[in-house]
Amino acid sequence: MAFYVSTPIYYVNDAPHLGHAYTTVAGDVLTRWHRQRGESVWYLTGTDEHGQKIMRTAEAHGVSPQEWCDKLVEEAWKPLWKHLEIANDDFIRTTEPRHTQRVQEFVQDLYDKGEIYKGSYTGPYCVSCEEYKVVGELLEGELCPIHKRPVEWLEEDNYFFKLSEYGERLLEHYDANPDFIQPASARNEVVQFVRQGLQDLSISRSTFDWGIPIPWDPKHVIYVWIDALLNYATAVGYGSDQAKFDQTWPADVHLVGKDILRFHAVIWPAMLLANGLRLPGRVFANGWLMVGGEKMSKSNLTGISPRQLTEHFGVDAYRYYFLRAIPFGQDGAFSWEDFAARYTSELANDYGNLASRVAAMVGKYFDGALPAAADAGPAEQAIADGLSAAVAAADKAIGDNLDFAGGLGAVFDFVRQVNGYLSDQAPWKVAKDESPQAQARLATILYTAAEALRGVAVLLNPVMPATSERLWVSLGAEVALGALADQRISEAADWGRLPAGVSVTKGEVLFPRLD
Ligand code: ME8
Repeated sequence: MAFYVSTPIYYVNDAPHLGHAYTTVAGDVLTRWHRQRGESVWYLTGTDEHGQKIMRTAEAHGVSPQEWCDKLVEEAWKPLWKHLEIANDDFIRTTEPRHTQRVQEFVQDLYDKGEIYKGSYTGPYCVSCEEYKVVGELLEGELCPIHKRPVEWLEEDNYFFKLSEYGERLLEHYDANPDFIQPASARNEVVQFVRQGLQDLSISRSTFDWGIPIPWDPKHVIYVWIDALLNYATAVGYGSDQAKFDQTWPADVHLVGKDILRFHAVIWPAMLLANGLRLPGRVFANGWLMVGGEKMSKSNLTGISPRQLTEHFGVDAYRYYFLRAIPFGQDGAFSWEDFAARYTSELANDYGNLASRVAAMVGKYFDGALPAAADAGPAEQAIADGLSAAVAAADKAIGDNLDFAGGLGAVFDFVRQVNGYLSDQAPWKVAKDESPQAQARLATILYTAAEALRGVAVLLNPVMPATSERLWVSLGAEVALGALADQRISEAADWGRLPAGVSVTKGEVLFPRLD
């Protein structure tokens, strides 16, 4: 069975900003981590291309919605994920026939089972959310609480899904599966919401046509959220490739921003229950990146492009920063100052300098051939133990709990431990003594530091793959141990894997000084 992780499929009304990249990078780190555990993994992302929001954007630009989507996907979204080293296994677009046909079949099935009926609805609608709002939640009686923009009053004949009949079963599922919704704050919010009672859900629109037609009544298109949620099934072979579906379904983790939690934790599981499909393992809601106290968003024109930051800090530091600085699940603010401070102290000084000092000393004192640890003692044992502890802590935090900040914290505590070890042992002083005892000590210290770095390269590979690769090559590990991607997390703590005698070279600086 594959460990299957999804991101939301993003609206292509505009180019991606830091918020979208935040979720996508998190999923990439999680899936790279599981690949490096040796598991089979499926990482899915994609784009949500139907609905009024996209249609209006395309109209405003004087092109058809399909042209607009094609352009944005090819020129903005896919290139950004490539730039950020996102290793997704598939990219689904909701305008692809592999999706649209299966969505129609799914909805037809629900209709045939009596889960869908015709009715009419009036209510305030937010086009930015693509969601009917409840009157009580509007700000000043007319603004969407998320987008702070006026809602529109819609009145139309719609098809409805009998969502109201699923409340009890959903609550039972949340009860029996305490980890189904994470973090706990998100779970509590959903449980409270469902306890208040669910209303049936309007699942069709008849006032515009940019969507997938309702198969039995093509004057209506399927509500964009029903269409969108089904991507998680259509992309892995639902209704088309049973073998692949069996291999992959259900998702282990749906990563979503907290703004779209209810769709994923209430509507989506109800749709699956209605059609007899298994429910996902976990829905994890990440917090918002904030700007001036508000959610960063395209509609509020506060979106910052990730490239503005990667140009300055590099891609690896970018991947690291947001996951390290903001506890996953909580809101966080971005600031250039904080990013620059962490870059300099954690990445350039603690990590980068350690790697370059060790390589330089092996070069200077041993002509670049890694010496054996001739007289390892308690100080070296403490480093080996520190690595074991870091591996165990990071594996649990990142691999199991999606606690990226905690896991990275554990790895960087170990990096600082190794720095402390070098300061205490002061190999540059030991080197001045040419006695065999002193030379054996020097060899031991440098072996220990290099071997510690081997472990760090493996642990940081899912987060900062290009930097880990450079370190891996500089340690001579590529030649001795093979590709970094094939190193298992569990082996990272096997002390002594890096054989003495490998050729250590001083590669490029891992994190150059900022301008
Ligand atoms: O909602 N902070 O698409 P979307 C953190 N198409 N994450 C943020 C963020 C911010 N400021 N802004 C956006 C949709 N995100 C639907 C999803 S899924 C079946 C359909 C991230 O383009 C976060 O993951 O509005 C959020 O859920 C997602 O982008 C919304 O992207």
